[in-house]
Amino acid sequence: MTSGTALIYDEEMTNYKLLWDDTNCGIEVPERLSSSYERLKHYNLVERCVRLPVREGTEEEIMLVHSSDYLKVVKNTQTLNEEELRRVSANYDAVYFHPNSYRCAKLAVGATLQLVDSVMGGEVHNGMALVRPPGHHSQRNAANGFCVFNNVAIAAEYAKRKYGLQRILIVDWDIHHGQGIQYVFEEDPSVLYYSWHRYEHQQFWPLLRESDYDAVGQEKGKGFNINVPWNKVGMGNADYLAAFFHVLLPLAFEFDPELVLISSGYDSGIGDPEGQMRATPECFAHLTRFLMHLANGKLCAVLEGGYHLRSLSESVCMTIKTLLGDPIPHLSGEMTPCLSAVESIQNVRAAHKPYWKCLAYEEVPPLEDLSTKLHKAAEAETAQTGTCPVTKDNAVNRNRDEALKIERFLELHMKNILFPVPPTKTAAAVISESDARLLPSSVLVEKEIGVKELKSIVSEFDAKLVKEEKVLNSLEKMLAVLNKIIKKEVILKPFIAKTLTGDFMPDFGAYAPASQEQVLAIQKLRDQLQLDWKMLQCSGKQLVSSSTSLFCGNTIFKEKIL
Ligand code: X5A
Ligand code: ZN
Repeated sequence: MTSGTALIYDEEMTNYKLLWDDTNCGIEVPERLSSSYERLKHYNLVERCVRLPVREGTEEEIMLVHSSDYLKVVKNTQTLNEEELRRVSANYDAVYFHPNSYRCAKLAVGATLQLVDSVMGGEVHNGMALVRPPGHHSQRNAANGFCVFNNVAIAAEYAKRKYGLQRILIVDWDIHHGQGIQYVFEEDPSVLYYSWHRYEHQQFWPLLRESDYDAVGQEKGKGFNINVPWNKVGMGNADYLAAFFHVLLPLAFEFDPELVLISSGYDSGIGDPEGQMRATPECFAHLTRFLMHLANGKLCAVLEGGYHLRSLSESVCMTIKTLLGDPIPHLSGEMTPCLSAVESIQNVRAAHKPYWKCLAYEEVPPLEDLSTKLHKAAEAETAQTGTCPVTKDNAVNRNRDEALKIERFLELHMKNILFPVPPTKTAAAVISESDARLLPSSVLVEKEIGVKELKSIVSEFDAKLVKEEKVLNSLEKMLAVLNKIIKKEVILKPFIAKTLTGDFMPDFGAYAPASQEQVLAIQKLRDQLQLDWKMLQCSGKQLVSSSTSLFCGNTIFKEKIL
């Protein structure tokens, strides 16, 4: 069995910077890399990682995504003077070139591929590449948004070819839309691209219509491009987790990737001048942990943006600590996603309903502006009955038999809340003959699992929940209900124990069917539980009908970064 976390960093990638005044590009500084590395040393994390050397990406590798003409243009910048560099830079949006840009861009590609090779080759379990320049905005024929070569897109293409992978998940948690990655894989069903981004109804850079939730992919790739547009600033831990629970994780589990790549930008973190969001570094530990459940833990994080040096470096440390298997810190504060976030999440779910089984049964409200609905409460009922272009003629009406085979969203959801720590291989063996896909629910029906066990599991997710007897009572009720609806007997005591020790997720194998009866029962249960457990809210109903939690941004959050 493999073990270990790779860290790739080379000081050489700090050897380029902006040479002239440009308010657009001034934030992309060498210290982004060096301060992150210093912080890793400070927490003694560097020595716990397997250090991998960088290499240059080859021209052939770069041309997996970019044109030879564009490669020539970049190559040519090595020998230019400042004035010429300015001229080339001006051909692109939010880009600067330095004589060392080409060399560093090649190292950024090579570092990323080194990471992919060591994860795919089994030398390490997972890892992170700290690179500059970032990649996710760059395109076949263009540099864009500080990005020269598209490190992560090249890595996905490389992994497909070299390792014959058929399903790769790219999670882009940078606060900008990685439109470059979207363009590369738009028609490709073998790469599932997920991006959330500050959007503000297309008023935020890169100001693209195709960053909205209805860009779901094209041709064969329909359903494999997931955009979560944030229409307000101030999104925080609850909003990010809600997007994971209600959009990314259910779809990602259904997709069942063989490799997970993270476009790991931290401008989505608190304090960042670009993002203006509020997620604390601890949030990135949780996001990372959830993704470790996929692809047998084969996960490569590759740095993208992040411009608040302290926030950036703390978040990098949280990511690497989590990759190493350290315990996940608690998130404090009210875990209620804001209305605007719920609205975005609902729109994405509605847009993707035709493509994903786990969404097919969901009662998805029409694509409409929930805030408008809120303000026009009187018209709400009428609005509710309006038709939604993507939800009419759905699988439920079209094919009942097919619908009966659908795995339930909430099962995955519960699993990710209750089992944030990936279980061990040993545990996998214990349950291997049973229906592993139903595992989380099965765990819940096991007689020996009591409140105490649940407490320790849930506490990892949110300490606050543990203190609330009400929530625990709800959990007990949940056990009883699930016990009735999922008649499964699996011996899982050792599994639970090992779950808490932090090893990796077993391969889940084939998807399990759930009956419509089960589905409806669980949905009903969720409706009940969400009164106490706000994170379960995803319909927006609660938000619209109550007078609290209406506004964006969490009122309580850690300001220690600021
Ligand atoms: C990688 C990244 C941001 C470019 C912002 C331009 N790029 N306004 O975060
Ligand atoms: Zn960014």
